Amino acid sequence: MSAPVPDISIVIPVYNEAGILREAVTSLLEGWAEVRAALREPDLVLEIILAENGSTDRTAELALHLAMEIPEVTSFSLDEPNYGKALRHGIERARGTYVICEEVDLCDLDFHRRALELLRHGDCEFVVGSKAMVGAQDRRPLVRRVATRTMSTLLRLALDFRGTDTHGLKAFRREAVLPVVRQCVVERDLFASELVIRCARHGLALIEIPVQLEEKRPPAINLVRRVPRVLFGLGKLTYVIRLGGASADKR
Ligand SMILES: Nc1nc2c(ncn2[C@@H]2O[C@H](COP(=O)(O)OP(=O)(O)O)[C@@H](O)[C@H]2O)c(=O)[nH]1
Ligand SMILES: [Mg+2]
Repeated sequence: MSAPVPDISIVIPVYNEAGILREAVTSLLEGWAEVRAALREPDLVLEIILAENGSTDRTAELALHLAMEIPEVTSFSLDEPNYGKALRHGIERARGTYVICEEVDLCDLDFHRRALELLRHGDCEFVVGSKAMVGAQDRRPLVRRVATRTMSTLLRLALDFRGTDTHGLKAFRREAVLPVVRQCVVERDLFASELVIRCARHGLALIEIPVQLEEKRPPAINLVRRVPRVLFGLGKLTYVIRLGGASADKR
């Protein structure tokens, strides 16, 4: 018998996460019983897509094992470490009516429930989980909280982005967002920002909701090493949206 078409796809980019991957995926699946109950939809079908690339530990092998063991889980591996590329491929493989973009160190079921309530009521087509808006609680170290705000300020100055966060948790109606995903050209850290900004510029109904953020572990790549890559990505993003991407947006 073929697998049922999922209602919800949860895409999780994973990189060198062998230490927490199994526990994160199994507790996510267990926790979803409560999300179904809160949404009063006991039959909602879920798929979890593990989008791995470039790990040097056992993450790829473990993801494959989880996919063989657990019917809701699928996985794929690409070559080099590249967050944006993994997320993009994951979204393109998703089959659910709604897609949730997660992070293995977060798996925020409260965000899933609140975002799906908004999407299913037709209040919006895209929900961004903001770490920086009023009502959010961000328990990460100060330097990373400042980095999130600096990034939003740079995106505002460069691209007139009016939101408070682009990186991290997101949920959207797949059919509405997929054409925009296909227009995105920036990979790595800035893909998520490009997606949110392009969706806003397209006029998709986008809502930010505050999240309470507590990571299960610090990130694998430290902030200082990420800065040059992020600045390069920001330059490219500004160029493609202001010059190359603006006309494509209106097509
Ligand atoms: N596939 C893939 N996933 C990544 C990469 N870098 C980070 N991730 C995943 O993206 C999510 C967030 O990464 P994290 O290191 O916590 O960075 P943060 O978002 O700045 O907190 C986690 O699920 C990571 O495993 C990468 O190069 N490739
Ligand atoms: Mg993290």
